[in-house]
Amino acid sequence: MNSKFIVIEGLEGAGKSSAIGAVVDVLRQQGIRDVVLTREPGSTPVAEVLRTLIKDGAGNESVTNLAELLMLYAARVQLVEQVIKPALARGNWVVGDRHDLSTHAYQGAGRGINARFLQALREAVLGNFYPDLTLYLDILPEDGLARVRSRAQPDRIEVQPLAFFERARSGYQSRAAVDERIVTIDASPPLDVVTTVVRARLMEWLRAQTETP
Ligand code: Z5A
Repeated sequence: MNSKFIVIEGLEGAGKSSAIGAVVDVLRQQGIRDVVLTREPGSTPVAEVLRTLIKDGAGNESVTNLAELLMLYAARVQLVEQVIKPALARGNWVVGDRHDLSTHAYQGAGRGINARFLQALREAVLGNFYPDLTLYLDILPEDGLARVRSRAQPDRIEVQPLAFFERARSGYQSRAAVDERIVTIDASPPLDVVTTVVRARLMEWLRAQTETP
C-alpha cells in the first residue's frame, strides 16, 4: 500500500493524543513502521515559532482574525512542503494532530471568516493536497473543556466563550457530513471505548484500501 496521510481532529479534550497513539499502534501491527508524527500549527522550526504567536500572541498587541488565519496557513505550508510531502514521497506514513479541517472549524465556523475566501486561500496554498483519512473525534465542547480544565495557563483560543467552540463543532460536523474522507467517532464514552472504536474504524479503512483496485 502507498504511504498515507492520516489526521486526527476534534475540539480540545476530545482525546486526540490517545487516538494518535492507537493509530500508530495499529499501523505498527500492520507492519507500517517509521510513522512521521506532526502537530498543527507546528512541527517545523518556523511553524513552531508561528505556533507560539498564534497561541500566545506577542505583548499586548491584539491579533486580528485574518492575521491568525494567515499565520496558520504559513505554518501549514511550511509543514506540508518541508515535512509531509517529502515523508510521503519517501514511503513514510504521516499521522497528523490536526490539519486543515481545524481551520474550517475554528477560523471559518468559530471566527466567522467567509467560507469562499477560506476555500480560495486553501486552494491557493495547498492545491489538491488533502489527508487520505481524517478521524474526527466528536465531543460536546463543555465535556472536552472539562477534561482539560486542570491545565495551567489557557491560550488565546482556549479563552474563547463556549459559543465559539459550539460553532467550531458545528463546522466540524457539517464538513464531516459531506466529505467521505472524514470518519466521525463519538468521543464522549470512556477512553477505552473510544480507543477501541478508533482502532476498529482505522482497520476497516485499511482493509478497504487494500481491496480497492
Ligand atoms: N487551531 C486553530 O484555531 N486553527 C487551526 O487551523 C489549527 C489549530 C491547526 C492548538 O492547540 C490550538 O490551535 C487549538 C485549536 C487551534 N486550540 N484550541 N482550543 P493545542 O495543540 O495546544 O491543543 P489541542 O489540539 O486542542 O489539544 P488538547 O487540548 O491536548 O486536546 P486532545 O489532544 O484532544 O486531548 P488529550 O490530551 O488527548 O486529552 C485531554 C485529557 O482528556 C487527558 O487527560 C485525557 O486522558 C482525557 N481524555 C481523553 N479522552 C477521554 C475520554 N474518552 N474520557 C475521559 N477522559 C478522556
